[in-house]
Amino acid sequence: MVVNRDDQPHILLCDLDAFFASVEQRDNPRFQGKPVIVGGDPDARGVVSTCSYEAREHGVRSAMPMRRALKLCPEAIVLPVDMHRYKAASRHVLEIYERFTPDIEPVSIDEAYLAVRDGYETAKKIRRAVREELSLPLTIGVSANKLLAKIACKLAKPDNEKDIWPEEVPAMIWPLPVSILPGVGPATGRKLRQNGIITVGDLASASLSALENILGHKAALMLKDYANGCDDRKLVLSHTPKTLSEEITFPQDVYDREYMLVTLLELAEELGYRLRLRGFFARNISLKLRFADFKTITRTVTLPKPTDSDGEIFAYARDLFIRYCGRPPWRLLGIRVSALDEGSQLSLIPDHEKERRITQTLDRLREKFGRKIVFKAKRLVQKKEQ
Ligand code: TTP
Ligand code: MG
Repeated sequence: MVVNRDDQPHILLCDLDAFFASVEQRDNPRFQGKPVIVGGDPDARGVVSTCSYEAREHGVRSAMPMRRALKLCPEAIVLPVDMHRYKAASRHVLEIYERFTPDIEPVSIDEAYLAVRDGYETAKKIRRAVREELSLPLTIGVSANKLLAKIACKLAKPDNEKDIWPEEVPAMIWPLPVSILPGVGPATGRKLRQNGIITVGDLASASLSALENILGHKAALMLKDYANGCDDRKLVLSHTPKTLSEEITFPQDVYDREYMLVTLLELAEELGYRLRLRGFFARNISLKLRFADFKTITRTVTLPKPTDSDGEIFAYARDLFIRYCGRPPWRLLGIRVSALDEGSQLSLIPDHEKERRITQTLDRLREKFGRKIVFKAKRLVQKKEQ
């Protein structure tokens, strides 16, 4: 592992693998290990949005006409785009990133740059969390800048992490074709090749004036820098989270109301912790509940004043549970906090009587079940899924 030099953060480029297709394979186990293509209708001149790596082995690619894709891979399973599910997965992944750093630049539905300490170690932890909580493959490139993080990610795909550091550029990047660099699309690649510039190393050793003649001043400067592994683009940190959530799918259906409440408490504690970590206060609290027949409900309450307290989150979530819990058994329980404010001090004024009642309930539940029962249950689920 490379230790931070000059105390600069490391940059991660996190990019989910075959994103839409991976969500489909995850949710339909019979599609796993098979060529899956997600995209428009072949009879209506649809194009491929993406495809699983199994389909890529047949030459299928994003943006290819679906008809051509099916000629290359007739046995492929073709599915329509279901953006709603992909967006939900994307939001959850972003939330996982937020646990590791506030410095996030989302680039697309499945791609984001993160600035972190200890890039390689953090990359491993993020990949583990995404695999355990979402069962989705993710690749992370790690480096000192955006350019090298992006290239590391491309080279590592799929389902892996890789770091590349500036001193490794001559050995690792120079032998690669120029198309590995961002900004070198088919047209630029062709122009460069026509002038005998095939590899990144050729680009690095070409004179600036020669490159200017081929590409113009601006592109020549940028690509010359890129060829040497230099990139001073900063992260655009426009991102602030809109919601945070925690949920658990039980390994077995649950019949015991009190077990549900102690689980709710631990979810509330985790959310309270995550709110306080980022200095946020939540105005809305939602309860998510799934019943044995898979019916799922979400119920939301708006608080009179925003909170970051575990006890208050628990109290409101518990009230929702008591109102809407219906009949057991339950399969899934979750809490989401939203309408997040930064820096409200209002909730620091305690409501003593309420706090006291909550604490009594909590203590009784803890006595009955012990602490960290949820996280034990979570680990059980994860083991089952692996
Ligand atoms: P990408 O990250 O470019 O592709 P990918 O995640 O499918 O595969 P990988 O990263 O492993 O190479 O795009 C993310 C999603 O965006 C992709 O799953 C589908 C969608 N998309 C389109 O709808 N049309 C396109 O042309 C591209 C490139 C992507
Ligand atoms: Mg991707």
